[in-house]
Amino acid sequence: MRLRSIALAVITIFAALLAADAAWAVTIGFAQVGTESDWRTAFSADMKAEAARRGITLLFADADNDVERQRTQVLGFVAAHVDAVVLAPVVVTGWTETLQKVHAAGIPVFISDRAVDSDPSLFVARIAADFNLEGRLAGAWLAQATLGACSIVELQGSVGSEPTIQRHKGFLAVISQFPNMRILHSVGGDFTNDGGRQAMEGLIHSTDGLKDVCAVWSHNDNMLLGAIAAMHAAGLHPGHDQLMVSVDGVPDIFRAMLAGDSSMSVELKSDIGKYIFDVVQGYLGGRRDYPKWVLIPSALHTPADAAAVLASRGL
Ligand code: GYE
Repeated sequence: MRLRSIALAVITIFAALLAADAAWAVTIGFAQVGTESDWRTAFSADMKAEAARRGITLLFADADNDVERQRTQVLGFVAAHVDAVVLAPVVVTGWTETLQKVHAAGIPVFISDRAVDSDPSLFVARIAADFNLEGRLAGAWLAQATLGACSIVELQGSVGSEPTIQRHKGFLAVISQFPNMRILHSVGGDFTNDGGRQAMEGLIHSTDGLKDVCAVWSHNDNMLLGAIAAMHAAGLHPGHDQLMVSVDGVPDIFRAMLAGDSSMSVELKSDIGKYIFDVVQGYLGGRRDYPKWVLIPSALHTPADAAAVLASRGL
């Protein structure tokens, strides 16, 4: 019996050393979109903190929203002989040749946050939320809040990015079921505060002070926060005369809810480093049963729970 327990102890220690060694020795290249929004900043901080917690050497590359630069950065990870690449792609298209080169170098690729339209055989898995569902949730909330009658202006995110494409599609799929709901105007704001502010300044001008506009639907919180600033500057009353709907659930949108300026936000989790690195390290450790899409859940928030959310996060 004694021999058996000694053998068990040795095996346990050996396995722990192997696991520690695998975590300690891992170098991962992370190709990030940029710094365009509070959500992106939080996601980057979470990835760096989680990597440090796990003893992962993280090579971090910021593409500053430039897909050409991002493709070069990914190939730079190949030259650095990383153990894995995590890619949050600026846009959906134009990734096949780059991913084929990474694949040819025998380096596994994991798509995070956004999406690519390349063959799924070129990456192990995508760890991301369902942006189309986020659009549907926003559309359904607005339909319920307006009893299916609302003329809407839309602030669109970065052109060609998966969240812009899918949030628009999901929102439209729901409101098109209501004859008295329509998008009057769609304007790009590139997911930034300034972009949302400038887009709203133009809309205020072209709609004679948002006359007949019942709601503002924004593909992320930062553009809506910029739009709120523009509406205040024009003497308008966001959250009162227009319902204000967006996605991300960043701290400042909950503060805007408490100020009466924002009506609803679909939260996109930013602390997803643990999910991403679980998949990467599991794969490097031999697991091969991951689904192509590891889905991150989205939750809907309104002023009713804004204070509780901020308090629960020590904000
Ligand atoms: O909603 C926005 C960021 O890729 C889903 O990108 C993400 C989006 C997010 O700029 O704040």
